[in-house]
Formats: sequence, structure tokens, C-alpha cells
Amino acid sequence: MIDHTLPLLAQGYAWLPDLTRRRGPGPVRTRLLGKPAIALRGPDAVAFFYDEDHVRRRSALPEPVLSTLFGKGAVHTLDGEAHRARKALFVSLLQDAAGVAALARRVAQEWERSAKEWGDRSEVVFFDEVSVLLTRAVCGWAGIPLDDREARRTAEDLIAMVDGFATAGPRHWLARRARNRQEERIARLIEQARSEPGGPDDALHAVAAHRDADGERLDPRTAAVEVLNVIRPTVAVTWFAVFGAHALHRHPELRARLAGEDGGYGEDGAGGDYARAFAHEVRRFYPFAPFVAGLAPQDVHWQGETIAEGTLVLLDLYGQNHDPELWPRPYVFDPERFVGREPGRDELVPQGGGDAAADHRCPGEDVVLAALSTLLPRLARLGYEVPEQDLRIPLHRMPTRPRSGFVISGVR
Ligand code: MYR
Repeated sequence: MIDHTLPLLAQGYAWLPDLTRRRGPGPVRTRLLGKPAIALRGPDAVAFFYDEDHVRRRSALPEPVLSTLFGKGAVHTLDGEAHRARKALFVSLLQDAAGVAALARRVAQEWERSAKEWGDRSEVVFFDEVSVLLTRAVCGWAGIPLDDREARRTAEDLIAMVDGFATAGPRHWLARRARNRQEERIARLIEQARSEPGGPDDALHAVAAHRDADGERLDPRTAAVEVLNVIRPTVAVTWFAVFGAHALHRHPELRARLAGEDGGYGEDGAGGDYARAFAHEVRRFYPFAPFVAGLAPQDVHWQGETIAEGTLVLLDLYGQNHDPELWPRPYVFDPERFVGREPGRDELVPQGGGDAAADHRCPGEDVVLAALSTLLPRLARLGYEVPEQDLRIPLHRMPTRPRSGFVISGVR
């Protein structure tokens, strides 16, 4: 079987859905990164994939992905007890309702400050502006010092790490340099935090103090990797926020209802119902994470098929979020799907599936929903124009975004 790494890089999000369409129903076998691979989708496949007897992460992620997106030694590369102990750190930081509400309040404050400045400019690129405001919010929340000049530079680095993980072109080299720069800077902050006992109760100090399953603290560079694994994905909410802006532009009829939400995010973690439904639909509809991957640790069996030891197992997130069996009219943007209804655990999987506390599911879904429930109603209430620009969202680019970055003008 021929290797499909190049077709994947060339076709992006369309690669796996195309292959699935051509091969017909059932798991799709292929070769990727020089290994035999099989792609699965659907809620049963999610449960199968997140069982460690079937799929393991150690050695699964290629070096180019680790050196840009996740970082070497990251929680994403651990299995078993080592994973559970490290994951508990992320869960304590990102799934604490009061902590999430505090982060959402910072996002709201940074929005107010930025929106005032946008009014003084003839036009702004919404993608760039949201990345800076989220960087300020999450760094403030996490205890990472940042002056105004550093905020834009740090936002560029955090965005670059995500933007460059799935390309062999110049974006990839930018991403590697951005990661090195930020790991070095944050490793110094970790050492400083450790030298001043009794520091504040924030993410930086929690990572500095964390002890792994072996009872040892993380070396400063790995600690920096994990601090980045808290702040970078939060800044990556930029992609969803811009997709939300795109959805509002394409569906002006939804604006009034979203604008009517208070967009507040209370201590109990409750955002407005419609804002939350809208955020879920943005996460379902638009292309963000294409798939996740791991390796079969032994011969395993899935629906009558043997998956040989060492096979790369892909879980097709984008395909599942557009599967007509699960989502009637999947290519129609319709927040009503989620009004008064929370999706099932393994049904909506933009950030992976399974149990976020025990498995490799992203622990940051509450943060994403809180940030979007804060940003999108405010955007819906903002006055602005959308000048002529290229709003196409190319599927071959991973991760993708509206080509123009979503320019707005005449902000009031
Ligand atoms: C973040 O900053 O962590 C949020 C962005 C996540 C994108 C997720 C992409 C999954 C990549 C899996 C690659 C597997 C290659 C075999």
C-alpha cells in the first residue's frame, strides 16, 4: 500500500473524508509516516480508541509535531500511571469552575480594552487581535508576566506553534523557532518560581510545584512545555472565535439572539444557553483538528478486523463531526442542534473524545466554551463592517482559517 503522508499534506482536511468516501463504509486502511495505518470514526470507535489496551501514545507523535505543537516530554506522549499523574495537573487547572470563570472574566476585560482601541483604527484583522487579547488574558491568569510589546510577540509565537505543525514549509520553521524561544523564556520563569517559595496560586506555580508519578518535579524545560500546553491551546481559541465571526457574517439572522445573551460566565460555569449552543456548533462545523493518532500496542480487534501491533490508529475527528449518521444536514451551520441539549461524551469530538480526566481527551473544553461564550455575544453586539476580502477557508491548509483573517472596519 502506498504511503499517504504527501496526499495528507496536500489535501489537508479533505484527505481522510475523501479516502473514506472512495473506500466505502468501515475502517479505512492506509499508510502514513511509513507505518501501516487505520482510520476509525463514530462513538463506538471513540470508546475503542481511548482504551489504553488498544491505543498508546508513547512514540506515536512524529518529531515535527512534538517540536512545534505539543513539545517534547509533553503529557500527550505519556501512557498509564505517568499519564494519569501528569493529566491530573491539567485537570486541576483547567476543569476547576472557579478558575475557568476567572479566566473568562479576564477574557471579557481584555475584550473591552481591545474593542475600544479597534474603534480608533480604520480596520483590524480580527484573527490577530483576538490572539493578542487571549494571550493577555491567559498569561495574566497563569502568572506569566507580559508587557504590551511582549503580548503581541508572545501571541505570534503561540499562534505560530499551532499554525506550523502540519506543513513542511516556512510556517513549520517559524513554529520551531517560536517554541524554542518560549520554552527558554518559561523555563527561566519556572526556575524563578521555584527559588521563591510561597508564590501565588496560579498555573505557573502549580506546574513548577507538580510532582510526576515517580515523585520527581519536572525539569525546567519539560515544565515549560507543560505551561505552554496550558496557554497555547487557550490562545488557539482564536481559530474558533474567527470561525464564529465567519458564521455570524454568513448568518446575520442569528446575530440578534446571540447578542441578547449576557455572555457572562458565572462561578457555576454557566454561560448563556444560546451562546453555548452556538459555540458547540462552531466547534462541530468548522475544520480545526483533523484527527488524533496513537499506536496499537499489540494485535487488537475492531469490528472483526485485526489491527496489527505497531499500526497507527487514527480517530477521524473532522469526519465524525460531519457524519450524516450523527448530524442531519452536517454541512448546514445550525446552533439549534445544541439548544437545550448537551452533546454525548463521544458524539461531538472537535477536541477528542473519551474522559478528559482519565484519557487523552483535551482537558480544555470548558475553557473553550467559556471563552467563546464570552467573546461571541460581545462580537454580536459590536458595530462593524466586513469589507470586501477573501473569506474562503481552504481545506488543504492545516490548520485553516478564513484567508483574510477576517478583517473588520468601522468598529463602533
Ligand atoms: C493546541 O494548541 O494544542 C490546540 C491545537 C490542536 C490541534 C490538534 C491537532 C492534532 C494533531 C494530531 C497529529 C497526529 C499526527 C500523526
